[in-house]
Amino acid sequence: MTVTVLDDSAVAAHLARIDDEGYTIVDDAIEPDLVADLRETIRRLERDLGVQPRDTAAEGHSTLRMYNLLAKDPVFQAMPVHPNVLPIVEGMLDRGCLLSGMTAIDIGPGEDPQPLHGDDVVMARHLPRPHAPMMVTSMWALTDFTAENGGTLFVPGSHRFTGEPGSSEWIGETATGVAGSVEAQALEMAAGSVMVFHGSLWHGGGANTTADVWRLGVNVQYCPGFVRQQQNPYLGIPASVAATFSDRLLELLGYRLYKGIMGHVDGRSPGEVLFGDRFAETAYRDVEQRRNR
Ligand SMILES: O=C(O)CCC(=O)C(=O)O
Repeated sequence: MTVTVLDDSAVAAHLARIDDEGYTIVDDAIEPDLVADLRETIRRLERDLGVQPRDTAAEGHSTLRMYNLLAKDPVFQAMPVHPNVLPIVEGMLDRGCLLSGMTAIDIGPGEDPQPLHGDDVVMARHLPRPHAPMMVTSMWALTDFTAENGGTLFVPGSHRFTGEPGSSEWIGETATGVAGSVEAQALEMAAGSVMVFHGSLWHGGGANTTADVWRLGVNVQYCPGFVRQQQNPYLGIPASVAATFSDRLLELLGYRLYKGIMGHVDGRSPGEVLFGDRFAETAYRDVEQRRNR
């Protein structure tokens, strides 16, 4: 298998598709060895940590979920900075974007469909739809995704809709997979492919109607640098572990200031507080220059 190389024109084509339809799929985005490592690590952690379904409508009754992956194994460090995904995210947000969270989602046989939702729905009261993405989700397939095993259900173009699915923000029209007059469709993609989508796109995990096939994906989610991250990395990842991360990964976690202002600790970047000169940055210096970046 040949792994995709994302050049500028490919990034532009993916961005145009997201603008139009709310999503894109990067086929063969991830090196097969990395896919296998990630899959084996997640399945090992599920066993070692005794992960059980969390039993909520949003998280599922036959689904194993793990959060805070960067604290659990070094293999996950390759995901947020992957060169076949991150440039698309940066094109939608900017280089100051943050990693909002990473979640392994292993959908088991018998799982019901997750209620359709937009990932940036928490902004609904403050930000009338449609709006710029307040989250960008990349869904990595670590096993093949099919309509039968829980391939994500999504409604193309719904990032432009003025409402959320259903009458309440979290109750979607999941029974038939139909949202208004627009059909929801199941995401079918091979292991190693990645779907990148706008945070307002209506979507949800699909039903797993198979007898014995688990569907494993990882949501790697990003938000603008001025938005609160969904998973808190400052408390979730011990400083001794974060110290081993690359500069770019630490930037994505928020150890630098956004536009030279947001996130400072007594006038210094969180990175400088924890790691000293490596992240020396003083709030409000060069603000004009950074604001235009
Ligand atoms: O597992 C999936 O396919 C989607 C999961 C999802 O949308 C979520 O948990 O918010």
